[in-house]
Amino acid sequence: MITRRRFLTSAGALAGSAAVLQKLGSAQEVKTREPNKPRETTAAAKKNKPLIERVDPKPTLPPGEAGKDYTPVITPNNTALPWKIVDGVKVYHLVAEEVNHEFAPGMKVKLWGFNGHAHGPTIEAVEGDRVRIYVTNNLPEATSVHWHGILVPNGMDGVAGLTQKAIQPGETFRYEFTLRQHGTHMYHSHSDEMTQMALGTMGLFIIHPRRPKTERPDRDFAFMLGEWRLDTGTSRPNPNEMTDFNVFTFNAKIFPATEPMVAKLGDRVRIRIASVAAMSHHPIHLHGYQFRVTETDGGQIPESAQQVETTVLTAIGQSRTFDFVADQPGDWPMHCHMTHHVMTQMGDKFPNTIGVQPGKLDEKIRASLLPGYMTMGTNGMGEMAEMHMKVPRNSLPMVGAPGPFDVIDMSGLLTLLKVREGITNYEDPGWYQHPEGTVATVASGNQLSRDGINTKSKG
Ligand SMILES: [Cu+2]
Repeated sequence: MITRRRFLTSAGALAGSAAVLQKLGSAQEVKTREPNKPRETTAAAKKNKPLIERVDPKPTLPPGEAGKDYTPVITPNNTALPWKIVDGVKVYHLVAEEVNHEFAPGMKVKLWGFNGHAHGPTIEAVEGDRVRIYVTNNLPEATSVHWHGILVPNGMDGVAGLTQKAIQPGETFRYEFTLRQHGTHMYHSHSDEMTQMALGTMGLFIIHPRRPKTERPDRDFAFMLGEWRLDTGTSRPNPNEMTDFNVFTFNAKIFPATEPMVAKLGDRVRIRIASVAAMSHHPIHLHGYQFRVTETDGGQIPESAQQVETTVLTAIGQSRTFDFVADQPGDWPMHCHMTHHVMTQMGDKFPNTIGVQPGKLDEKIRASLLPGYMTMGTNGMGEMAEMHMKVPRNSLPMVGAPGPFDVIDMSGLLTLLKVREGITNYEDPGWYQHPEGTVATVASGNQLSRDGINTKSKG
């Protein structure tokens, strides 16, 4: 306990590193800013309280029960990892393996994940649970699993080479620890991360509070954000890509393959967003609602400090959770607000043809170079959604899916929240039927003249 505190104390840690640097003879090169200067000796620092109050040591409690201790989380397009109880311990088994996956119909890929899913199934438990997680490696190379954001003994941290031996192909390792916190967390491979994580070896790890400070949600949805480089016509994401990703996913699905979140009018809804993607931070925006950001990776935020938002930025390595009451019926989009993250492939290397008058260009190219050629995107990219254009094998049109009024010209990081009055189950209820007079429509001549609206350019 004392040793643990010593490492948690910033002053103690700084004093320790200064001593190491002195031994190395480079202490003069270190510029210590005044506010961070160690004020006490290491011995005195032992008395310092950790900056974050640790709940350690905390006893293992009887296994938390679904329904009694928590409302199970829903992972759209994925599932929960099953567990059994052995002598009061929740026992799970992850199998890292290659997985045949579909980002959306028409785009089949080979990923690396767990238990037949990519990303892996959601691990769900309750604060105070003792968990034992077996990890079998059926990948062609060594792996390990890191419990991202979870407070564990150092040797359970899952960093191949640093805190454990790598799990060789065919081997099964055992991880075991008591959950001393709650919150939305993750697990991911921590061995050849560039390859393994680019191919999907990650999942959600949700820990419910033993004694929640807020009301329990009726609907609790969890999403893992993903980004991939999938060159058109190929079926394996490219792990060598560093910056230029072209497929963006909620729980490894692209709209319209993303299962909608369905809620009854008046339900208390919780949405958890987590990411250990490679490169991009995602501002996730929900239409129709204001919500309270209720949790960070550190667990519940005191009510007085919760911010009311309509967009929540989830950085890489972070989770953000927000709550609201579903009091507005309708089909409400939830999407990343980085506009290139709601489209798929092809857009990134596309010439800018907006405003171009192709004239006889298409005819000439068709005759001499490419028989099927057509200049696209001259009036914007939305038209692509309607063209049913031919796309290379195993790829999708850049944007688009049929909607109730027209084509929805978004793709990628988009899903829907469907709030309905009077539904008796949470099956997809189809498109929202709007009450009469509540849909934006073309303005009539009478309306324009009544309100003195001149539609000629104001320029
Ligand atoms: Cu994004």
